[in-house]
Amino acid sequence: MNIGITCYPVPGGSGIVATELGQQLALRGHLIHFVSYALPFRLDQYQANVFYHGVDTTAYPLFKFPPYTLTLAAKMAEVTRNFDLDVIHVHYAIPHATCAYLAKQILAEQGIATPKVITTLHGTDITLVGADPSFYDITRFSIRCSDGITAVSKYLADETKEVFKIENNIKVIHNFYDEQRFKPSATVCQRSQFANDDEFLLMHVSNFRPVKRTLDVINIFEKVSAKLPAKLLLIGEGPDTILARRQITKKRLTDKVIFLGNQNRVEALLPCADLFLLPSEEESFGLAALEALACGVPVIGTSGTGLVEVVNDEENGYLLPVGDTTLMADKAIKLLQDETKLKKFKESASRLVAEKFKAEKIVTKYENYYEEILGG
Ligand code: GMT
Repeated sequence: MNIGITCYPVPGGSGIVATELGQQLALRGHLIHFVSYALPFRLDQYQANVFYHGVDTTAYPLFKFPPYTLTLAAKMAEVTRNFDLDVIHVHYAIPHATCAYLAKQILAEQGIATPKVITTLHGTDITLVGADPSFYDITRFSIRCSDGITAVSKYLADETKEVFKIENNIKVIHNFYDEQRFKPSATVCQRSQFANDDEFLLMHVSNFRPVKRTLDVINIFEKVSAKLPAKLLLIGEGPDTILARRQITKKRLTDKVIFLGNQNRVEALLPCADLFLLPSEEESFGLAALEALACGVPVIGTSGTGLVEVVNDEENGYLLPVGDTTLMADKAIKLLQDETKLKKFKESASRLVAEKFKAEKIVTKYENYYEEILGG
């Protein structure tokens, strides 16, 4: 198939899923055309069957806001015309689903065969941004006009139906990981760079948006490190990075916390960790948690979110109420102190996710879904 993929090229779950899906599909012989304003994060090496089409925005004195949405729609139409796309697969509804709809209208008006538009909903496009009154109608319209809709968890599919009152079928296709890269192996990372042998290493990876509750990560770590020798490795950056740094200084934790900023190859760092913290307010799935588990690292996350589809509570992690950092720290301390239990949790971490979320299995689901939508 000739497949167009549009995503946000910056670090974030939706862009990572889109990029890795494209790479996996290219390995299967499909021709993949990424259309975005920059080369997607993690698309850092040349790969056969993968092409990139950059979208420009034109500055003009009348434009207070550069109309990226329009140039993206025009580029989607152009790439479809030039490369005969069968499918345009957009990741994150806003504004990508709207642009794909517009691209189809342009092509139809030109008498050119239109591609099928598949929209994958990732999370905050539904739970935060899309539900905002200023975006609600256009988001609902664009989702409903897609030829196919997927959501990264049942939690998100249910949320979409409830928030947007739509009856369209939403196919649940979970996030996935590449088992060649994400695996538990103490040898891939140099743990001694971050912690001594007698210290526990806790880790958090995110784009430091308020929804990730990074300050909770620091509160949990403060309680853990008061009881046990421990270090905290923070990976990623975003709006709450400054707040997090301030909090760390205020709590006098500076020599116990290491900030690495954005990292392309988290699989080289995750296996060093003893515990992964993801105390998010909202999490439609939790790709960061999946990648940690795949590397054999138990997760402390939040209940009532899509993490329930990823973490097996009491088997490879704990899911606890949002904001209850005392309970989270308590569970973390007890787990880290119990060597047998920690070993068992680490073993179940990779074993349980391998049954459900390996790339091979999930990418086939997307392939089958494309065929179903094309056939229908
Ligand atoms: O919120 C983020 O951290 C990024 C966001 C995105 O859309 O880029 O991630 C969402 O998509 C991921 C991939 O499908 C999911 O695993 C994350 O759970 C989801 N984030 C939230 O729902 C907050």
